[in-house]
Amino acid sequence: MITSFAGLLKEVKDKPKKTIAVAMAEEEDVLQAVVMAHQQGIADALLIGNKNKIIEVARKQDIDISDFDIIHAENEWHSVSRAIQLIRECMADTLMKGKCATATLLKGVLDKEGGLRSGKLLSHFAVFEVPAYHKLIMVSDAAMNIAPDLQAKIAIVENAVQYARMLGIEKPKVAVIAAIEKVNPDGMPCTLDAAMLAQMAARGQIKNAIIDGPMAVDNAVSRKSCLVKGIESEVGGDADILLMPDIEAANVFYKTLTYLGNSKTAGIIIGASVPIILTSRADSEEAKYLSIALGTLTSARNQ
Ligand code: COD
Repeated sequence: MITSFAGLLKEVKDKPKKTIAVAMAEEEDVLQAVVMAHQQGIADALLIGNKNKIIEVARKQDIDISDFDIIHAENEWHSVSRAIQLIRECMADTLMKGKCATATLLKGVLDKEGGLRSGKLLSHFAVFEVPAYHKLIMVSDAAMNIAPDLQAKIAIVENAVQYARMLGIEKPKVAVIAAIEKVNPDGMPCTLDAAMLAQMAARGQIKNAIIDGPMAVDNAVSRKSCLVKGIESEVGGDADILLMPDIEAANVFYKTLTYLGNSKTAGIIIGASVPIILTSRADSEEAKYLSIALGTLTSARNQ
């Protein structure tokens, strides 16, 4: 079971190297992260984008990209569609967002004819190493599904459980997060969804996971908080996955951990035919590198 990013990096380095198709690769941090992944034996990369700009960015920052093929694309949309095409042709194992807008990348991925749909719901999966917590903690969905209904939450949980299992957590503990630990049908409908998800897991309708909820974040990550509130739960204080009620809560939590919680993070979109390495432009080079490691480790062609 992987309990830290050091463990994740060790695991991925022991696997065969993967190839990343970088859409619109003309961005400094992305190039740095890809070079680091290459030097560490994790991944090779195909750099898709404006060839002159890619070379110019690398030259200005003294980044050695001589080991990578550059595939010229005229504009943002061509970069995205060419990168996706390379994956469809099995020339690359994962897709990575470069300088292109998230919306453009997702539009390409969701394209019915030429995209990377698998028939499942796509969702964002973030992994955090938080100094105050005893293991990695996973959060969904901070970047794709805006206001998931119960059906979408089931799919988001199933996606997250599948990927947590790829990190060696056989039966992940999922806390369905709300503001309180009691069901409030009138004012807080997400507490109803949480109770239903917990019951669905208890009855085997959602498999391979122990789910409890509603839970406030403190119940999910602190045993003491459960004791104080009289909550008896296998998940309480030991959650692997936090399912957030919506994108607002998830994104606020994500940014708070990153900027104020001294956490390391990696993020990918899951549910497509390959994992998609998707970090925001402001994320650190380290976050991009760790996201590459997560994306390549969980790439299906690695299994
Ligand atoms: N999984 C699978 N298919 C999907 C998904 C999904 N999560 N979302 C949409 N689709 C399919 C639909 O079934 C449909 O066939 C097609 O894609 C278009 O659906 P729309 O019209 O609902 O989708 P869009 O293009 O309006 O929006 C999809 C986005 C992912 C762009 C949208 O949900 C979005 O903007 N999400 C938030 C992204 C964001 O702002 N993140 C910021 C935090 S970093």
